[in-house]
Amino acid sequence: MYGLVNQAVEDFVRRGFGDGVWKRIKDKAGVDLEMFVSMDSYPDDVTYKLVGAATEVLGLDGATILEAFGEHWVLYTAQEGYGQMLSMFGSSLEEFLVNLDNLHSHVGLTFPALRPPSFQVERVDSGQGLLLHYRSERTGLAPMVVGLLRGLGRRFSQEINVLQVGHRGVDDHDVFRIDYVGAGALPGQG
Ligand code: 1MF
Repeated sequence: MYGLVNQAVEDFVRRGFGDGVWKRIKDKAGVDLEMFVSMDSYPDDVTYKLVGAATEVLGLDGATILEAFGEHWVLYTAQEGYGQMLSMFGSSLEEFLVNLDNLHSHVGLTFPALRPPSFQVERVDSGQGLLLHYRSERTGLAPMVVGLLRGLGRRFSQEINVLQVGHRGVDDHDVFRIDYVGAGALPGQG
């Protein structure tokens, strides 16, 4: 994955747990790079090893870390020069999700090593909720998608509940149910 992802992992750990913890995680992962270059493409293995080492050092399970990291990714990219790009692809949660494949196509035009996942949105219960279908070349990242959705909820001030309702391996692909909560619910539910 592009170095931007590993930079976001580093930022997440250092802000949350400090520089010393980051050094221990990097050591345990066997990553002896001094820093990541955002535009360089790294083997996925680097990211998976960092997450694996973080589970040991932090004593948290992988799903918990991936979820927290997904939430951080939305904030991090907005701060690291991608805020304008994110704004171009939607001003509400639903609009952004509908446009997410377009966002990845846009990034992929400039950075051809991108291997983007694909997201498909389905409105259910006359607009009270959404089903999000997630397909990826990569495995094991479904918890990160839960976090990404929570981060987007915060970005758009939309209170949501997220539940994974379909599981790759059991089902054809991962599916997430998103429910709007309270006064922030979208119009259209009657
Ligand atoms: O293949 C890749 O390198 C890759 C990197 C990041 C593929 C996808 C992504 C983004 N994606 C990460 C989870 C991937 C899970 C999977 O592969 O199954 C998160 C997608 C996403 C979901 C919900 C909300 C927001 C999301 O991301 C927004 C986004 C997506 C891509 C970028 C930034 C924000 C991006 C921008 C520049 C990139 C790479 C990704 O490359 C750079 C970086 C710096 C300088 C030049 C190029």
